[in-house]
Amino acid sequence: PSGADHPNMSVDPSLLTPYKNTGASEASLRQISEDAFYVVNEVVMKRLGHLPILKGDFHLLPPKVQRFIAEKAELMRPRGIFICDGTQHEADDIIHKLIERGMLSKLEAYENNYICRTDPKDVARVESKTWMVTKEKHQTVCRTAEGVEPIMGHWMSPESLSTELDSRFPGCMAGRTMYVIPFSMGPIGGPLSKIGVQLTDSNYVVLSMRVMTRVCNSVWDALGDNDFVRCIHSVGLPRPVKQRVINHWPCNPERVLIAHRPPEREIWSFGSGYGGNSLLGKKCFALRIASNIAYDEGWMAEHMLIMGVTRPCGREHFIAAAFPSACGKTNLAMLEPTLPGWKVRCVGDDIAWMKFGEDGRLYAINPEAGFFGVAPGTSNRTNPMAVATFQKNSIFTNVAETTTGEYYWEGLEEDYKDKDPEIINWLGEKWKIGDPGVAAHPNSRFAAPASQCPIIHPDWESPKGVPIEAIIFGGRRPAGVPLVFETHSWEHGVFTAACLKSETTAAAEHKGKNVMHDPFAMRPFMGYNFGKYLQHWLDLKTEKRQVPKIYHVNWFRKDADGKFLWPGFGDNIRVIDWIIRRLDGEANLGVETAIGTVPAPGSVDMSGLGDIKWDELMSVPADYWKEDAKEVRAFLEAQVGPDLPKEVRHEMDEQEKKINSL
Ligand code: SAT
Ligand code: MN
Repeated sequence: PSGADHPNMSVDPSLLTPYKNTGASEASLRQISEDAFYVVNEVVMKRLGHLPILKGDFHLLPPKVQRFIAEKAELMRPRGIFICDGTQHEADDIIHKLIERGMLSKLEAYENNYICRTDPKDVARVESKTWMVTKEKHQTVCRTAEGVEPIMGHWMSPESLSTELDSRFPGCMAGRTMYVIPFSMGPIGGPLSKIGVQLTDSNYVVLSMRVMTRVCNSVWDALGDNDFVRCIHSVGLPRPVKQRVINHWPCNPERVLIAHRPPEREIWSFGSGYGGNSLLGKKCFALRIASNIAYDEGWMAEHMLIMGVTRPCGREHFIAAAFPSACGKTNLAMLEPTLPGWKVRCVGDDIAWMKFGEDGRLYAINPEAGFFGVAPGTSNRTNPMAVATFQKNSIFTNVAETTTGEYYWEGLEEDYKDKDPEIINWLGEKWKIGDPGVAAHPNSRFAAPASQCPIIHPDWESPKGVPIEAIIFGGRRPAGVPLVFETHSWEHGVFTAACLKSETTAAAEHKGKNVMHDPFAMRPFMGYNFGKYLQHWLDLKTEKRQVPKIYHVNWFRKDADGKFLWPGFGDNIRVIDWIIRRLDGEANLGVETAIGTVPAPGSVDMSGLGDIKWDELMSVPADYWKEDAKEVRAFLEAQVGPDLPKEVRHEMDEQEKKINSL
């Protein structure tokens, strides 16, 4: 038969690589390509053997996807293959099955809301078991000082990876279904969007990926000649299971491994079903792998929310903001302004893919389709828009529930005060408000469709993105760091972002509270050598481009009694207002300091706020910053060393001089 007649006639272009530049004619290349198509398909079919296809039409998939599935099925030996189409009908079937099995239960107080508890050993991202695999170590990590462990990037050699994979993946899906999830990060077919295919044996992952990414059949059409990111995930517990499965949540905490192969655009995840470890579109793809693609293609993949802010005069500005996990990105993205006449609309709450357009402006898309937000602390007081978003079609993980079918977590005490509800905590035990311990795990999450957010921006799915005018960096800084400052230049902004620090949170496995470096809020998500990443940022500025202004904020400064100096939440609009008036060129708003421009007294609208200790909130204490300058220099020398771009080193030198003359 002629391959040209076949509906799927298209071979993985890599198959033709050996024939390129051999002088072969177009016609013979086409013939080779057709032959290869049939040979490959025969191999594929042999590999699949008699494996049942439980859903979908394998033969209609693009050949390169068939090959990927067949190879991995041969390796992991599932009992069957289920090709997802992302429909509601499909989700309903899976939900039904999971409820029967006891893994999921319905929260009766809402429409289509479900709750699930993990094995308590599987509750957060595990950075210590997350790796980037490159041939050369310094593709992944910087040339750190003698004896210094790199904290940005975690390198593994391809040889070690082979050993690690070989000891985990063969037969790991025995007795389980292998789901094939086609998904798009960003609007399907958009110029900034990318496609992934995730294989997984977790149906919780199937349900969550449906919320967090765009899963549907048209992804196959959009794939065409494009490459796709290969995502391979297993909970790592083949059947028959030898250990007790806790909460019907299969996982294998002792054997967790999350490995990325950037050149191959491939992700391997084993042993965990939790969030960032298993929803591979999120941190693994949209940050770690995407930052590599972005480096190659000249754009940026960042851990940032995107918001549209409209001034009372009607003019709208788009802002991106980077904060470490669990520092309030979701809250800022959905801020309800306490200043009259202002409007905030959300484009994204966690990840931004940004590329300069022909017009020299920086355009951003939110590659995700849902919010995976921290539940505790989210309430009608702190984030009414998030609360409205997760009233239906949402999945709650490791929160508590009331016996009347409502969710519950720390921060909802007020709402439930008069009800004195009976609560089942995240461990499945009876619990009452006031009891010792917590009801919900501090890193418990909601996964909700972004489209349900009442203030989702009308352009949130615009394929070309929204134009960013300011980038904000921030963290939890209890001492020394003013509420807001503007950096002097793109280069100074890059230096400031490289120095980003924050108190640790429950989103990762770190214990206790201490201030840790988290450059660009990307430390756990850095996809390649951080020095190269800094250089990439610097190089993005060209004469023809309007680079955004860069700001630093700190909502979390405390007074001597340990009380927050700033109310935060909806009142953060007052800081955004100051930033936007700076962008618009309003005069007399700033005071120069050694670290940047802080608000001049009276330049931030404090109307109706009551007693705010302005001086304590805005001060740049000399002692603190002298210490900090030393610490930052030591950090960058040790961690980035010779990979530190000279422009950043220059900014460090200049700032240190200014600080030392305070
Ligand atoms: O668990 S996730 O990595 O998806 C969430 C986060 O840490 O930001
Ligand atoms: Mn995040």
